[in-house]
Amino acid sequence: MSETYKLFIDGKWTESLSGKTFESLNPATGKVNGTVAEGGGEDVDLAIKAARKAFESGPWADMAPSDRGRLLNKAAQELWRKADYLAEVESRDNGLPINETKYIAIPVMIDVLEFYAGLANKVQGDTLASPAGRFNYTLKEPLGVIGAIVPWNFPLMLTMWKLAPALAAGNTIVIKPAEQTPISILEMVKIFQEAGIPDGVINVVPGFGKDAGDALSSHPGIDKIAFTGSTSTGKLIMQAASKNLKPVSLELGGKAPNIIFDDANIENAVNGSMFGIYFAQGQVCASGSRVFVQDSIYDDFMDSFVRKAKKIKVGNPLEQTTQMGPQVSLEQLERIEHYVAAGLEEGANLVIGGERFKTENDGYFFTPTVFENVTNDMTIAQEEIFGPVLSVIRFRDEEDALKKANDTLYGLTSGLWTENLKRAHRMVKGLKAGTVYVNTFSMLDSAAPFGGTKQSGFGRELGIQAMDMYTETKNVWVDLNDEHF
Ligand code: TXE
Repeated sequence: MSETYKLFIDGKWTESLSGKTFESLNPATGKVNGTVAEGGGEDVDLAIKAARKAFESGPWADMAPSDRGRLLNKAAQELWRKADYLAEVESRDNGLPINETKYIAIPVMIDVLEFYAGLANKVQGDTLASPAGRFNYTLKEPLGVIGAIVPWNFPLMLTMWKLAPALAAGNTIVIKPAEQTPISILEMVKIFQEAGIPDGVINVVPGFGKDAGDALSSHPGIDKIAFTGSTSTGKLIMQAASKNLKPVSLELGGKAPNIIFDDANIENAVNGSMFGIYFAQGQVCASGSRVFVQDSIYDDFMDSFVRKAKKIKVGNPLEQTTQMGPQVSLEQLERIEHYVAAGLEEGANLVIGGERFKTENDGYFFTPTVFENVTNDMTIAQEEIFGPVLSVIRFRDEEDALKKANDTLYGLTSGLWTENLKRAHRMVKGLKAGTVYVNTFSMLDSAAPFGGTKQSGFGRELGIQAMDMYTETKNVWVDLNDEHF
């Protein structure tokens, strides 16, 4: 039975002012998962006003940083208690296999909250060198009201990457979930409310990008917008925020190179590359969607990779043995098909997959897919597919690998496999990306800053660095002399 969800504004569950609702579908079945109030510009406006009030005059504003951290830790404990439930809600909402929500997405998300809860009372400015009679220092202050627009691939985790540092620094927030996956985020804020986070500190306005999303990013009442999503939408958000000159942080698409040298441990490289492309059905901005294989080991690598990829179990995301669930929506499924057609048309060789995976119900499943004989000028080598479609490209030597790997608009993550330490470090230096994985792929840690270069965006989420994105530096000059000038 599907449930009904409302907007969450100022600690209250409310209908949208327009009275409109939309259906959120379960991608494994195509059936309605929940009916959700559809927020528009007026609702966003109310949410921003509530967040402003909570920032300036609510208990949040005067709370000691340690108490803020304690409250966030309390919320984290509640989230741990309900972790299995949240994992299931998330899997129903966006189709991630239960093993990936239960053992990766949800634990990582709560760890992030605990990491920033611990930083709440460690925000500190500097005492600066000053001449006698002067005292000069800096304060790190919260920005105010944060707008957060999040995507559907890891709704809870990517929301927490913004919510946790924003709140730890003393800000308040308005979250716009993706229209495909609002439910898990609404379930999560219930838990924050139960833990005692004051009204108005967290507000959630589900809705569509061109309405609620645009209203949030172009609103003069926010102090920053934090976005994860596509590069094209990132550009629109930056334009919208520029109307009021609001700062933005953008975590956008990727087309990560994953380079296998001939001295690599091939078995590890195969396993890591499989995880790199098929984790979360390939719906990962960090996904290693371009695998570069050195000529001399090409056949060995491909034999092993294809043999293993054929065995991947696609199916019901709620079953423990499932390794790949459905794509998030019919739109995404069709998008992947469009890219497969482009690959074939442009002359790449389809080794396995390339078609929908049939189940007894109408879910949006796709088969694990591998293309070889891919060249860098092909669409499938350049554009983010965001599905389980791997492009394999051959290379000769280090120089060739680096040139091909960096020949992309994106620069989020990258990976390489070699037993040669010097080569590894030469490559690390040469790769243009925010993250380089050496002999591993798609790793995450709350302490490790994550973000892109080039058209993968800017700003770093996670790590101590992220606190800088949610604080402003104020410089204070004090004259200690009795006589002035
Ligand atoms: O993304 P959008 P879509 C990439 C991936 C995928 C493609 C399209 O390649 O195939 O994007 O997915 C909100 N103003 N990524 O169309 O549009 C939208 O409501 C303000 C990579 O779903 O970027 C949602 O909340 N907001 C990625 C969020 O933006 C707007 C994750 C993301 O949607 C808006 C997701 C507007 N004008 C997709 N238009 C990653 N980096 O992980 C939309 N939105």
